[in-house]
Amino acid sequence: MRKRGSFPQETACYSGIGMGGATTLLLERLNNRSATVGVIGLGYVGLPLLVEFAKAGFSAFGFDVDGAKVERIGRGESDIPDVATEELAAAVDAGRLVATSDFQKLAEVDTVNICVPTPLRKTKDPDLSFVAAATESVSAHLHPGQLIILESTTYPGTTEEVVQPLLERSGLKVGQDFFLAFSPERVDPGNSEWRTANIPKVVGGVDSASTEVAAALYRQIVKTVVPVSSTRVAEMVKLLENTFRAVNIGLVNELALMCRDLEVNVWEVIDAAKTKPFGFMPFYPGPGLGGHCIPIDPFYLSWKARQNGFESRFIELAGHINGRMPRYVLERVSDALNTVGKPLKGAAIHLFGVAYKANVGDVRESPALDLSQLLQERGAKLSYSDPYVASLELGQVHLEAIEPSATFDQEFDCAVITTPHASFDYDEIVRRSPLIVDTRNALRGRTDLHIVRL
Ligand code: SAJ
Repeated sequence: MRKRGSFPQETACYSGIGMGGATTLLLERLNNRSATVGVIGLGYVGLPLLVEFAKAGFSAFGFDVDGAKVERIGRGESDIPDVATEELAAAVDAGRLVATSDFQKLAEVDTVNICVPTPLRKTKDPDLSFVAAATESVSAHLHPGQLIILESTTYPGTTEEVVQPLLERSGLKVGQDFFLAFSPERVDPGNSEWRTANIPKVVGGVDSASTEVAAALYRQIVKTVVPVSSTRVAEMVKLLENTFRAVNIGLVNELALMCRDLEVNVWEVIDAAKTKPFGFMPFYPGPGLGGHCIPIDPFYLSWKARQNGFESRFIELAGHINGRMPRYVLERVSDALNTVGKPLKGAAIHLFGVAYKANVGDVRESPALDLSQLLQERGAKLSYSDPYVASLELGQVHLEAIEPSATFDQEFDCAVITTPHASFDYDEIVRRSPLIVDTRNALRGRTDLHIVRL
């Protein structure tokens, strides 16, 4: 009878067979899916990954420090919108997926994917405390033949300079006793087209055997695996991807400021430029840069570059421009109110959308929060609608979302479209708002005089 919270098969014994033997044995267990896999961190990256492993037939242990989350997952309840509860429940009921906060069970797994947050400290320095804590748990139960893969977005060198030494405190040595690799997570929350199983997976090991076994693990669940020559290359790939976005968003935000002075419609310019069938990719101005990736990841890269005496000016400049956009939107709101003879102080401002991007409920680093803070500081009275965000804490102020049906029961002087959720009724917003500052071109094509665009 299987003990609750464990799997029937015995943990493989990799001792005394050398790295070549361990590679062969692990490859066999991965390819015939008899391996037991582990994922640490059951958030928007780790939980989809865990479910994919279970669906592929592996026995899959999910590890998380959040006991309530572990309990929910153990009941087959998903708290991640991209993971269908039915799928999770099926994996749990089939005895293929076990969630636990008992990190001792790491001794029972052949592979471990570390999918924990890598935020920035207030000083804009990398915060690797979650990675270190997870790695220390792995190190305490590390056994010969285990494959450890870091997925958390981080600067080039983290795997070899931070993770490897912590793992080798166990007395085991990478390349001799265990495998170690890095593979950037590329999950795009809310994207129904690109999901864990069909997003190409880049992977780089500390040595070729680590790359080989890590690629073999991912090939069981991902359509396209892209092996690269080292962990540093794999770490840098993700930072290039997201720095590319941050810098290009900074470029179009600066263009928006230029176009205003030149009296050119920046949205029309971008729409026309994107007709170029090659060599161009559209980005759009907005109220600022939100989310837990794009505003954060580039500063992991610039921090590391600075450690090597290199000043990454593009990243810093983009951060400055993107960081100034909430203040620019404030100026546009103030100017718009002036055109109708109203001061910002005491004006009632209603925000449409506070999440960091359309059709999600995540407010982390959302520019709408910065804008709200600025508006409050100038004495504006704030309200908001957002179908995904029920309430907001703005400093000492608690705001509840106004139901869409009740939005126009209240009087307000100016609406600001901060997040262009698809579910908003834009015809009604245009019809019933006295003044609108549209920061996302959500009202594209409308020429009503009471609409002001970035
Ligand atoms: N933004 C603009 N203008 C743009 C694009 C985005 O102002 O042209 C703003 C958004 O409103 C948001 C922020 O930038 O506030 C970030 O937007 P994002 O579209 O980059 O979305 P994220 O933060 O969810 O980024 C994720 C990233 N995925 C991973 O890191 C695995 C990113 O690499 C993806 O490209 C992005 O999703 C995506 O394409 O949706």
